[in-house]
Amino acid sequence: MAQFPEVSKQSSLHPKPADVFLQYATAGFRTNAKLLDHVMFRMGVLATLRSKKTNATIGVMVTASHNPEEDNGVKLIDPMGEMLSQTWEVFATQLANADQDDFLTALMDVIEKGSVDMSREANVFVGKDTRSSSASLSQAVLDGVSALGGRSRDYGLLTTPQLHYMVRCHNTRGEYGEATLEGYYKKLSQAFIQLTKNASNCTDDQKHLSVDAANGIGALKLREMECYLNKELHISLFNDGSRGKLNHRCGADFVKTQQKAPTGLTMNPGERGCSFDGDADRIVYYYIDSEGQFHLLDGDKIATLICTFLKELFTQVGLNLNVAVVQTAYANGSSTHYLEDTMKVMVRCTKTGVKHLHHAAQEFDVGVYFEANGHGTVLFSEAAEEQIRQLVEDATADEERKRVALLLQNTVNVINQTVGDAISDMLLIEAILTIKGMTVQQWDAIYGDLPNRQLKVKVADRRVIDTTDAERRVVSPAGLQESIDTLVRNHRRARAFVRPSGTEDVVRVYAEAETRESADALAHEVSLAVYRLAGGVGGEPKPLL
Ligand code: G16
Repeated sequence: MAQFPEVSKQSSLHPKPADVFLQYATAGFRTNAKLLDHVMFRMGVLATLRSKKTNATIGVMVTASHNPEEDNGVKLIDPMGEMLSQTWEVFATQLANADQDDFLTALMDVIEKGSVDMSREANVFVGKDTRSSSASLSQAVLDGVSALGGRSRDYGLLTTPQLHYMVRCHNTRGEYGEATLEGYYKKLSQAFIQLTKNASNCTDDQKHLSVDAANGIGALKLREMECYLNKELHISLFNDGSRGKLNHRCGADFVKTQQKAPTGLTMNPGERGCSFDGDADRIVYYYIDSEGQFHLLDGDKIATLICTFLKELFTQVGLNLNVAVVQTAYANGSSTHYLEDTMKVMVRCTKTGVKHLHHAAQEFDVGVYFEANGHGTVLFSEAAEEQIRQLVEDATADEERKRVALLLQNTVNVINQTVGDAISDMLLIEAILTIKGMTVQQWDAIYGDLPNRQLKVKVADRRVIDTTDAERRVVSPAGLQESIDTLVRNHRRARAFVRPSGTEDVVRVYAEAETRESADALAHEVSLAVYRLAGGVGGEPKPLL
């Protein structure tokens, strides 16, 4: 087609292999890096269209986050730093899968369906993680942007949430912060220092935290940030990428799913540790007790801590704000009960994927959203932020009110409201523990988790599994939900569900029950049901030892 000669030329340098079908899923496209060159080029093109459509800068992040090193992936970031609109996810899948000869036709179709004004300018920010494939794949994105005449800024190595932050800062003309790494480090660290400066009796021991950076980008960025923290937090960094393999036996996903400490980390009993994932958008905490037992504090525990802290501050200054917690089906039943019954907080459940939680959280004055895997943040409505601002500026307020108002304002500032951010979440959690003078054990004791287990089952085509009710029930294949219901009835305080993963080629199984043995047995039984009724491959799942 005559309209886009440069796209045509460049596209032929990033050809689509035959027989590859990929879906824009939970977190964009994810698969083996060798299959992604054409997808990256095409997402550069799509980001340029999206920028023209929204008249704003769009982000493109090259990462496969928690997946193994040989995978890679890409996700687009909308103007306010949020995930790509779901209408455009459909366009992404359409462009990524168009046959090589049909690519320009698909492009024209997206321009028409998306009502894109092609006379507008376009601007795209690009970031990448530390995978060896990320350099050439992010170049393919840049090629896609320039082929359609867009301008781009290549930020190089960034954590995913840092790129989300840059996009929002740029599109709000600096109102949210400065769109540079230095701006990000300064905003977060100054808020952290302000939050913790008046905490009484904070010893060096309490300021110490061990961080497992999953051998990923989080290690580089945490090192860069340390000098801004004025020694107010003493970080021992493990799995910094100098030796180990990305996400291999370490990182937030490993720790959460295996329920054990990452390799390569040494910690004394009682000390706090935390793990980031491969692109530093998730965080989980843990400690080992004096008997050597590992205790995990996951996204549910983090949400509860943050929610408790905020509600206390709101009560102290008399702010009447509508606070809610957003979770997914993976949330431990104990956390939901504690939030609803003891804290009297509204809890919403959405499908897996930060994009779903984020949208649900936007409906409240203050929406605390966390997936159990440690992916989450807090959103404040404009009205809530305005009320906090007014409190800070209230000249008639007494000292105590002023102090709490400032705590609230710095809490807002330490949070990256664009998306879950391991660095920002870590600073918030550390600040809360310091302010409340709370140990990790005291935090853990707020409520007790029900024993739970997550497993993966390989099937020929995971799309045969269809779910409903925020992924808590299966609609197809026929008979699977009935089997799960029967199995669950055989265990006390039990719950189980299955869903196709959007980032790996597996079906995920979750089970919780009153005892460890029961949770493990139920997870295995449900895995067998999936294997038998949903086309399992590679041998029946074995019982857990
Ligand atoms: C991504 C998403 C998360 C999701 C996770 C697992 O995390 O951003 O919201 O929980 O994948 O998704 P699934 O179970 O569909 O594979 P990350 O950290 O890998 O980007």
